[in-house]
Order: sequence, then structure tokens, then C-alpha cells
Amino acid sequence: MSDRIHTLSGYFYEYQKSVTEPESFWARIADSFHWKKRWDKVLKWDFEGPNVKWFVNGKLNITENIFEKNLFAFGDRTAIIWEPSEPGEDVRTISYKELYHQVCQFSNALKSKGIQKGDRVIIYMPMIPEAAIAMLACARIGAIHSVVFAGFSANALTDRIIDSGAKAILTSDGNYRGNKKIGIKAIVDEALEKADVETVIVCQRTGQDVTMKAGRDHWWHEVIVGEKDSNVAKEMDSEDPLFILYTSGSTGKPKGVVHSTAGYMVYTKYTFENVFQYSPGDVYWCTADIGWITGHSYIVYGPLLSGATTLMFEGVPTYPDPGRFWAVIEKHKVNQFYTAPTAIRALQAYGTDPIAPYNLDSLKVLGSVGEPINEEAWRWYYNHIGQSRCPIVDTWWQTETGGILVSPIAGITPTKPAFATLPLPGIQLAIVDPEGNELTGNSVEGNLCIKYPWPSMIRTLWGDHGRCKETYFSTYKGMYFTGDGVKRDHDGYYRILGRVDDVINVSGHRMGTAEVENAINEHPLVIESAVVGYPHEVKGQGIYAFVICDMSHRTEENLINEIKETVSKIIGPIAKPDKIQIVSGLPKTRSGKIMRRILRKVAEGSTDNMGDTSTLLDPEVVTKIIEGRK
Ligand code: 7RM
Repeated sequence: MSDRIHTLSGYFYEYQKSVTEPESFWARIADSFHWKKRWDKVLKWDFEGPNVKWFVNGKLNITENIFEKNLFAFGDRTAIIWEPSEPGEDVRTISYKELYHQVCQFSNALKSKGIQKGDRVIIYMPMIPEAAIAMLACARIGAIHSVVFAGFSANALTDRIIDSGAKAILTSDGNYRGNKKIGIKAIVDEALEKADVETVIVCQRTGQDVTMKAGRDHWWHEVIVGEKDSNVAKEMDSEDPLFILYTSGSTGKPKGVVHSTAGYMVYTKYTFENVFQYSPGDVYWCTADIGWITGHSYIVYGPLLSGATTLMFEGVPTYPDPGRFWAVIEKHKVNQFYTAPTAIRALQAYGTDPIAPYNLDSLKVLGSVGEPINEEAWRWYYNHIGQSRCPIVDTWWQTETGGILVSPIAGITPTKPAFATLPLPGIQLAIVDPEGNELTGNSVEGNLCIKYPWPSMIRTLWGDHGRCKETYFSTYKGMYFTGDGVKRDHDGYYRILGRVDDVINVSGHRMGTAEVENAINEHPLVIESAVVGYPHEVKGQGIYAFVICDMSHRTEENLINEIKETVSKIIGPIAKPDKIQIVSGLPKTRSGKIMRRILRKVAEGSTDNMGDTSTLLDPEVVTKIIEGRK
């Protein structure tokens, strides 16, 4: 951990160096990794293509940097602590040595099933250690994993299988959700009615019945029989894709964000150690699901590259009761705890009684990620969970950025409620006005861009480089555009204000409004719909849908329920609208564009001043919508 920042002046020094001499800065950090062949040049880039290459011509395998590099030093150290959904079930602890052998064995099984470097493998699994093993086994042999959150529907899974051209799916029989069992193999079966893969491997978790298709479907515990528990890691180029992760954008179709090997490795380890100030022996817990980028970078890769002990939790915050998080912190003496504002707000609603029985003295650092954290939730988290002695790291980043870009360094950067504070070394931010002029100096507000490459940035969108250029590199020439609004205050601190595009953030999950509209429109009686976000006490943003329907066949209530079910089926329960208002018309401009600004005001309930409505085709529509507001 030689690249650790220890003081505030150390942070400013490193930041300065990373800007004036970025290549030697990152070369120094990358030199502490194990390379099969060192790189020729640290960075080649242009944001026109975009074409970004880090550690050019370097050869490596990311799992060698988790295992071989470290096994002699700490093979017996605990890599993963797994806490099951059911508090009475046994905990599993897996050492680095054991994890190494399990990853090798399973990667050998994948090879036996014909999976090779460059093949895409979908992982649709619960939060069990095998999910991490599956990811690492793919990385070990150079297969590109694409984890799909196990709460997504069959339909969403089909889209991702087809878009990625996956050869295999790794899944389980079922998944525990509170005291329910969800048959996820059955969802895979349904997804495979409309798509094809050669191989499905099923890990046993709930023991529920599943159908296995002969020749295609295999049990995890059977495919590993007879496979050796060691192997030589596949040599990968620095720029070979490590994984694809689908995320929502402002159009209907999810985007397959592609991350490459070396830059992602260097950046996730560096940021994990610095942001959380992890020390050997600490127990670190990130509550995200591995289906999201946070799970990739800060449950699996960052912590394991650092030789950390990472806790993986199968359950939900409120099962069996709303004290579960605090019980787990006490039980495993968690030192760093990283969660989402939506979880904090949900638990805050139960008051402090559920916290009282537990000893939280082990905690040193608290983290927040996924959406802006409001001041009230920040203070509750700080006072009641951190006992007013643990720094909160409010970490801003995205699926596309691969790792944390703006965040305090725990205990070093002075914090301010609701501020992500300052950029990490290597991150050159720019705030721009709508015309793309950079706003310099303090006390400015605008759109957040990044002017210079960082190692873990998105390389392309799977199968659609044009869309990558269009989405991120075309709005403002020569810069990566984040889609977020931001304010830099009088101290130079950054406060993220939220999305400025048609993406909403529901409980920290990104959702394209167009994606939800497309799902609503699948209902046969729906004529047209428009979806906006509105402030929601717990979820951050809720989903409000305005829908025009053929009303001659159903009661309004039945129709609304059916529409919710349709969305749940097409995307997943997380996309279910919180409110549906049946309307007879939508506010449109003369050119037919829906004026979402107006719908947002209605959804928020701030209808006194609708702003400029002069471009509306039919102002009468707005009056009716306001009258019918839910
Ligand atoms: C890591 C992750 C990305 C979007 C991003 C923001 C919002 C995330 C914060 C935040 C304010 C934060 N990836 N966001 N973290 N907003 N403060 N600390 O969440 O791709 O799923 O979402 O989430 O709008 O653009 S993500």
C-alpha cells in the first residue's frame, strides 16, 4: 500500500503531480502490479474517436494480481466473508488460497465447456460467493463477463444475451429475497425461449426444483468434478475487454459499457485503498449487488486486488428486521461500511431503536454512493451510525467511469454534508455552460465534464462505438460528458446535483425514462406514455407515468395495475411506476415533442407557475392534467 495518501497536503501534492505529469504518475502506481510484460507507453488517446489506450502493449491477467502476486504473503488471510440472508444459516469465510483454488477449478470447467478468451459469459446470480468466483473465473481465462442483476426480468435478460452474443449463462436454481425463494433458473429458461446460448451452468442455492435441458444445462457442482484446482492465467493485453456491464441511458435500449483490463485494475485498487483508507486486517463491507458497477469495482475487484477482506451479504436491509445492517456490522466487526442513500433513508424511517441493541464501535469509515445524499440523511448516518466519529465518503462516479472520481479521502479531506468534495488524483473536471464554455473559478454551476482520460474510463459501448461517441464525447467537444449537473462552491468543493438528461435515479438504480415508456407501451391498451422522475422521500426519485389509454375495456384501477405488471415483467420490479396518471392528452410542442418540463412540475406538485408554455400546441391539455393529478 505504498501509494497511500496520508495527509491533506499529500493529497494536493499527488493531485498536482497527476495533472502535470499524468503518465509518470500512473506509471508509478502501475509498477506495483504484476505484469507478464511491461507496457511500452502509458497513454495514447483522443476524445474524437474516442480512442483511449492505457498501458499500451502491456500483458497481464487481473486475477494474477489478486492471487499469484499475493498468495505467498497472505494466502491464509480471509478474502470473502459471506453473510447469508437467513441470520441463522452458517457464515462462509474463504481465504485467498481457497478462493484461488475455487476460481482456477471453475475456470478449468469453463474451458472444458469450450469457453475461450473473448467469449461473452452472462452471470445471473444471487449474492453468493460463487458469483464472485464466476466473475474471476471468466477473467482468469479471458472470457468477458457480463453480470445481469438477478432482479431483472426474463425479457431484459434476453435483450442482454442477444446484444452481447453470449455463449454461456452462469446462474443458480433460486435466490432468497427475505423469506421468499425466487426461481431464477426458471427466469433464465424463459429468457432462452427467445435467445440461444450453448451452455448454462447452475449453482445450487435454494434447492428448489428446476428443469435442466439435456446437453445445454449443467450443475456447477458437477462440472467442477475432476477439474484441477490450479492453472496458468491467460495472458491478456492491457486493452482487452474485462467485462461488459449494461446500464440505462436516455434512449430505450440499454448500453453495454465496456471496461478494459489494465486501466480498470490499476484504478480500482488505487481508489479503494485511498478513498476508504483500508488497512490490512480491516473488514470492509459494501452493500451493493454485484449486478451494479459498485459491486464489480468495490466488492470484488478493488478489495481483492488490495488483499482486503470483503464482506458479501446475500440479504436485504430489512430482513428479518430493520436492524439487520447493524447486526451484521457488530457480528463481523465491520470497519468500512459503504451503502446507498436510499438504504439510509429507508432505515432512518424506523428511527434509532433498531440501532440501539448493537455495538458499532468497529466502524471507522462510512461511504455513500449511487445518488446525491441529502443533508438530513447525511447527518443521520454521521450521528447515529458513525457515532459522530467516522468520516463519510460521499463517492461520485458512474458505470462508465469504472471507479470513484470525486470523493473525500477518508479522514483526510474535510467533509461537508451532501458534497462529494474534491476530485481524486488523475481526475481533471470541467464545469461547462450549455454552450460548452468552461466555467472557471469558484461559485459556479453547470454540467459536469472530464477533460482528460483516467485509467478505468469506458472504452466503448459493446457493438456500437458510434453510440459511445454520440452519448459521451459529442455534446461538448474534446470532453467526456457525465450527464450530471454540478456546483462548485466558494471553497472549490463539488456538489453533484443529479442528472440533466432523461435518466432518473430510483433508489440508486439508473433508469432511462424512454426505457420505462417503451415497457408501458407494450400494454395493448396503452396509446402513448410519458415518464418523469419526481422527488421521493425514500427512493430519491420515484417514477411518475402519464399514460393515454383506450379506456373502454377496463376500470382505471385495473388498468393501472396491469400497466405496473407489464413494466415489472418487461424490465423488472425496480422499474414499476410509483404513480400512474391516466390522461387524455400529453403536453406537446407544435413539432410533437413532449414537454417533460411541464410533466415534471405536475409530478412534483409545483403547478402554480408552469413557466413558458407558449410553444404548447394545446394549453388546455395542461389544465386537465393538473386537475387529474394523483
Ligand atoms: C456508481 C453508480 C451513476 C449516476 C451518476 C449520478 C448518480 C452516483 C453519486 C451520484 C450524487 C453521488 N453508477 N450518482 N453517485 N450522485 N452523488 N455520490 O452509481 O452508473 O449506476 O449511476 O448516479 O447521477 O451519473 S451508476
